[in-house]
Amino acid sequence: TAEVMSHVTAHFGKSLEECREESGLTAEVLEEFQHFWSEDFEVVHRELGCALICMSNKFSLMQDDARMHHVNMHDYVKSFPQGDLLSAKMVEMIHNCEKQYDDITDDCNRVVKVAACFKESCKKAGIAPEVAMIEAVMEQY
Ligand code: BOM
Repeated sequence: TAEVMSHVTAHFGKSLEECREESGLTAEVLEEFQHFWSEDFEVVHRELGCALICMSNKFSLMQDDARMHHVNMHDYVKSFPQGDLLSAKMVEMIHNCEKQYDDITDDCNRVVKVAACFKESCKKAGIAPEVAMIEAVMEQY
């Protein structure tokens, strides 16, 4: 659900600042992670892919090949309020996107394509959160 996704995003997004330097993702491109979900934000920058790899590694959500760690992602999502409503669906949606872009060899470029696909899938499924929903739960993390 969008409510659960807002919690996951609020928590995951806290790691962005730790990853800015090594990823090269500037505040001009993405000032705050919750804007990832904004209609106006285009998920296209290679630096965002690099940042997502760095952020995911803070929570052991990726394997060494920069693909999702299925078990850890499932457990991570499940750890949020009503997370069990989203955990299996989210793993499936991300994996479906990974399969579509498996031929891209550059990890940062591939991950940003997977992330854009994931955002679109969430919108279609009606589980993309509003930025305001994320801001409302930010202080809990
Ligand atoms: O093969 C790459 C797998 C990782 C993709 C991560 C997609 C996440 C897109 C960014 C949106 C984040 C929202 C919530 C946290 C997800 C971990």
